[in-house]
Amino acid sequence: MSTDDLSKYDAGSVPNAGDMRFGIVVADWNQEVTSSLLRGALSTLKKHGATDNNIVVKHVPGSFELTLGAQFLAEYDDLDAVICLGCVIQGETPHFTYICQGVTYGITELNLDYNIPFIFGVLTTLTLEQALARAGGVHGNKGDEAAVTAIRMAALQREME
Ligand code: RBF
Repeated sequence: MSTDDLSKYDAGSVPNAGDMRFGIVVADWNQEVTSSLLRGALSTLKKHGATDNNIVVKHVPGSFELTLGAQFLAEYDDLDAVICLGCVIQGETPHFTYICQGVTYGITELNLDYNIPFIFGVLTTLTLEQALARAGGVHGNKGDEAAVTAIRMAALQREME
C-alpha cells in the first residue's frame, strides 16, 4: 500500500469490518467539504463490510468541537473506532492555527486516554480549492482514507488483544 495517498489503497489488504462498530463525528463548518468527507467515509466503511446499524454519525458545529464530540461517542457507545472529520481553512486571523492545534492535541489525547483509535480526518488547508481537491477531487477523498485507517487500527487492536 502506498503511504502518501491512501485513496489509492489496495482494497484487498483491508480487513473485513462486518463485525466492527464505528462512530463518526463530523464538523459542520465548511459543510460543502465535510459532507463529502462523510460520504467517502461511509461508503468506504460499507464497502469493507460495515453495516448501517453499526455506524453512528454525530454532527458538531466546528472542528474545535470534534474532540468533545468524539469523547461523547466513546463514552456513550461501545465502539471499535471513532473517525473525526473536519475542515479548517486559513483565514486572515490566527484562528486557523489555534483551531488546528486544539483539535490535533485533543484527538491525540483521546487516542492515549481511551483504548480505541480516534482517527484524524481533519483537512487543514490554505484555500477552499485545496480542501475540495482532497474531499472527492484530484487528491482523492480523505474521508475514504480515514475509514480505511479506522478499520486497520481496529483490526490491529483485535490482533493484539
Ligand atoms: N471551524 C472549522 O471547522 N473550520 C474553520 O475553518 C473554522 N474557522 C473559524 C474561524 C473563526 C474566526 C472562528 C471564530 C471559528 C472558526 N471555526 C471553524 C469554528 C470553530 O471550530 C468552533 O466551532 C468555534 O470557535 C466555537 O467553539
